[in-house]
Formats: sequence, structure tokens, C-alpha cells
Amino acid sequence: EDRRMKILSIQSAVAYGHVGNSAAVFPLQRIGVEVLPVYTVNFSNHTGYGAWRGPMIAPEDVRDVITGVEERGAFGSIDAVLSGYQGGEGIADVIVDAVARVKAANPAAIYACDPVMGNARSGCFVAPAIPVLLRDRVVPVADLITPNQFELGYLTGTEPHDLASTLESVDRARDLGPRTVLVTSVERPDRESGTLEMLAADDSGAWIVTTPQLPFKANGSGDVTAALFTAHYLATRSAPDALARTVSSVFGLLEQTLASGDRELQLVESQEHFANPRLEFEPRQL
Ligand code: PXL
Repeated sequence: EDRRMKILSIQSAVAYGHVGNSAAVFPLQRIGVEVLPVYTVNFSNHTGYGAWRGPMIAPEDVRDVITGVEERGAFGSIDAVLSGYQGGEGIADVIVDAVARVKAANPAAIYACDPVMGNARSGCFVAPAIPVLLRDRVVPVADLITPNQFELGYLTGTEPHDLASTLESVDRARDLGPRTVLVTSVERPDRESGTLEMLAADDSGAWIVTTPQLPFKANGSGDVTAALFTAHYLATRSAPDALARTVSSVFGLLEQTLASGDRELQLVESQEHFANPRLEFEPRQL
């Protein structure tokens, strides 16, 4: 029997470029994960371009695809449900229901929620109802969440702005339900200039890791980050190990993308960074 890790990944699809499942699927496959992608939208391109075409998928259609997967008998061997960009307001309930059904079939399965809302620079870039749904219905049933600092603040009704307040907000987030939290951007005034930091916390403690900040922002890098952290955390159950692997892979991906001059993530060119991360950045325990 195939015992490769299986992840049911409920996210967007884009034809041009790489966000959502169109960013997450290949890196997961490259590290040996069997991915079951379910699409929440089928867009031409990500919304960062300001114009795009194609449909949001109706919640009943998303539910139907998931039910069809269930009818193949697949739920008992799913190790994680992963969700990201939701598109319409009806998707939250579909995700929550899918998580309950997967967990009924495999009590060891985890639910990893990337609470995609926006970021400090752009503000909220999803429909206004989505952050409320994430906070009140979705995050409470998640085992692992991967907010940026902006999303962490919204979920917890706090304003994390330095290391102490970010750790405080992470504790508040863990009070909501998820035992494991990856903060994908810790912006503290006293960090070394030209650096970025990520922080991971679980029942064993909290760790932070620092990387150089590259002079651009690539859409979809958060989706790759959430996917890789979920897979590595499942495999190791170690927040610092998963953090070290994830930042190394994503930094390699962003370096490769910057060097290419292309706006879109260079996923195939970066495959070695997924398969064999250099582990050049060491998490420090807090
Ligand atoms: O990276 C998050 C994301 C996912 N899906 C779609 C998006 C974005 C961000 O722009 O537009 C369709």
C-alpha cells in the first residue's frame, strides 16, 4: 500500500502564474506528498494583477468534488486538510464540513488553515465576510494556522508590533484552538535591517528564524510556505525542523525568482530547494 503522505488541498487554481494550489501542488509533490487538489476558484491569474477572468467555484460544486473524493474511500488515508484562498463566502462551511468528515475517517488527520486575508501593506484583499468567517468558524477547528502578522492581529483582536506582542498574540491564537502557529512575517522594529523573520510555536515552545529580505514580493510565496510547513510539520512533528526546512526552501525559491526577472514564482527551477533545502538559516528558541 502507498504510505506517502496525502494532503487534501482546498485552494485556488490559476492558469497563468502560481498562487493557491497552482503554487502549492508542485512543491508538495516534489517532496513526495500525494496531493488531492480541490479548487475554490478557476481564475486566469492572481488578483494582484488588478484584472482577472474566470469563475469562483460555487460552494455546492466544491462540496460535490470533495464528496466524490470521499466516495473513492480516500478519506481514511488523508493525513491533512490544507486550505488557503477561499474565493466566495460559502466555501468556509464546505471546508469545515470536509475537515469533520476527514477526521471522522482518520482521527489522526490534521487541519492546516492558511487564513488568507491580506497583509500590512495592501490591507484586506478578500471579500469582507471572509476574515469574520475565518476568525469565528474556521480557525477554531484548525490544528495549525499560518497567518502573517496582519492576519494574526485580526484573528486575535490584537496589534502585534514587536516580538513580545507577537508572542502574546500567538498565545491568544492558540487559545482559539490551533496548537501550532506559524507567523510568516514578524515585523519588529528592532530586527536587523534588511532581514525578514518567521516564527513558529507549538506545545514545545517558540522559535524564530531570520533570513535576508529580498527586494520584491512574489504572490504565492505565502501559499508555498503554508504547504511546505504543513508537510514538514506532519513528517517531523517538530516546529523548529519544519521552520528551518520551510524558510530554506522558500528563500531559495524567491532568490531563483528574483534572478529570473519574472514576476511569477519559478517553481520548477527551484525544485532542488524543495527536495534538499540547504538549511542555512537556524531557528533560535525564544
Ligand atoms: O496567494 C493568495 C492568493 C490565492 N489565490 C488567488 C489570489 C491570491 C493572492 O493574490 O489572487 C486567486
